[in-house]
Amino acid sequence: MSSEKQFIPYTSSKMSAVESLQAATLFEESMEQRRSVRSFSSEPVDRAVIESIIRSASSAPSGAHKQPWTFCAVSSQEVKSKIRKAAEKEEYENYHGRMSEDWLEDLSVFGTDWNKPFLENAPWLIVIFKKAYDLNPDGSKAKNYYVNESVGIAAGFLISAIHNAGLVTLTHTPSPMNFLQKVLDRPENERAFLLLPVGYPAEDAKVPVLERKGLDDMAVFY
Ligand code: IYR
Repeated sequence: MSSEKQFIPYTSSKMSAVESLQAATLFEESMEQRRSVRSFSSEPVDRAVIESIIRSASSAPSGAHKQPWTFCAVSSQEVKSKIRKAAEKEEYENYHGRMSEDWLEDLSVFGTDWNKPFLENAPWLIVIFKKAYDLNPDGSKAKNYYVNESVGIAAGFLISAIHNAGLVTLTHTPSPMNFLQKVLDRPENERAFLLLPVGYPAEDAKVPVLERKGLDDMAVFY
């Protein structure tokens, strides 16, 4: 079965070389300010903002444009508490035996432990699910492609959109994450991919001193 191809002109305003450099530098400066923040203010964030950043994330490219993701946005205190409880149960095990000594040593500068108060304090949690396959209306399976790559790119778009809106987040990966499928009652084709608390930083929020690699250490030009 072949479907008719449909194309429309690509329209985006042309920049000069000078404008491109200016835009690139401004964006770089903004992205440079982004940090993973672990202390959140309880100040609410309008649902309209969350809807907008999710639409931005879903504008990401994906294999065969299948958009193999679901974004679950949680503001219910009851659901957040359930998530915190289940996540901390797993993290307790991680920090008490499941993580290697080397891993714990690598994390020591971040001051993380099994306690995850941000899962209740942040006004929103966004849980990204990847769709291993899609379900047709008749219940049959439809293939998705490059699912990890696609959802990873969408997560990057989401993080950038959150930062652009003056909010902060943190990529939290409780492991294993299958409790999220249960708590949020997701269908069997969806697997939890990433959990991001979203909100304003707490007034006394602190971030670790970090240096980012310079171009010489992470790029090669040919
Ligand atoms: N998921 C755990 C541990 C953790 C792992 C890495 I790699 C980090 O960069 C940070 C934390 C936790 O969230 O505490």
